[in-house]
Formats: sequence, structure tokens, C-alpha cells
Amino acid sequence: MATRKQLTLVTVAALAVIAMPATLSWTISNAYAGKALTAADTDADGTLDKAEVDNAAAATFDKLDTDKDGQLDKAEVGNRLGKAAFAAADPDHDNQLSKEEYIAAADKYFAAADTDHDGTVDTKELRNKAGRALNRLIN
Ligand SMILES: [Ca+2]
Ligand SMILES: [Ca+2]
Ligand SMILES: [Ca+2]
Repeated sequence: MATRKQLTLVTVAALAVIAMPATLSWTISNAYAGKALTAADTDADGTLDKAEVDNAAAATFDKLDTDKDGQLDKAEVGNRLGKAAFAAADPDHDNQLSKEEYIAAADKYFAAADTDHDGTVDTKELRNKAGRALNRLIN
């Protein structure tokens, strides 16, 4: 559901970029990035730090673990991780992600998304490739 909603927002944002003057579309696309931040950005400082990412990843894990066995299988992870990304996140190769593995995967994307190495991911960094991957794991 969340993913479909995000896709709709992306579509709306993309249409806005086509239809709107540059300044206005910039404002709108930033507003949408800000919206993606809101839930995980618990101290509301406009950036995600590692603690916020870990908390949001843990909460997302609990939400996804519909059979409550403490593990996420591929069906539960859904399209949040591609095949290769799932394998990379599953170092013990049991085809299940423990909460620790899931959070570690989010941390890996967090570190990769933080291109200015200031220890936080801002809305701009959340839009780079690793940032988008991170966003899928914490929503
Ligand atoms: Ca924050
Ligand atoms: Ca499960
Ligand atoms: Ca940063």
C-alpha cells in the first residue's frame, strides 16, 4: 500500500515537473521528499541520523513480519529489496532476514546515501540511488 502511494506521489511529482515552471516544480519535489522524511525523522530536524534510521527500520520490520516469526522471508520483504540486494542482506543464506540483518541493510544504504559524510541523510541525499533504497526499507 505504502509503495503504491509513493509511486502515485512520484507520478504526481513527475507530472508537476513537466507541467510547472522550474521554481515551482522544485518546491513541489522538495515537499514530497520532505514528506518521505517525516515519519522517520522523529526529532524533525529535516535529516535522518543513524538512530532514526535504525528505529524506522525496526518498526518497518515489525510491520512487514506479518506471520510474527521474527524473520522476513522474500514474500514479506516484497519489492523493497531486489534479488541481489536481498542476498547481500542475508549473509547466512537462510533466505530469511532477521531484524539485525534488516537493520544492517538499512545502515549500509544509510552510509552509502550520506555522500557528504556528515552522519545524516538529508532530503537531497534521500533522492540518490542508495537514499531511495534506504527509503524503501524504512517506510
Ligand atoms: Ca532527524
Ligand atoms: Ca516472517
Ligand atoms: Ca549527509
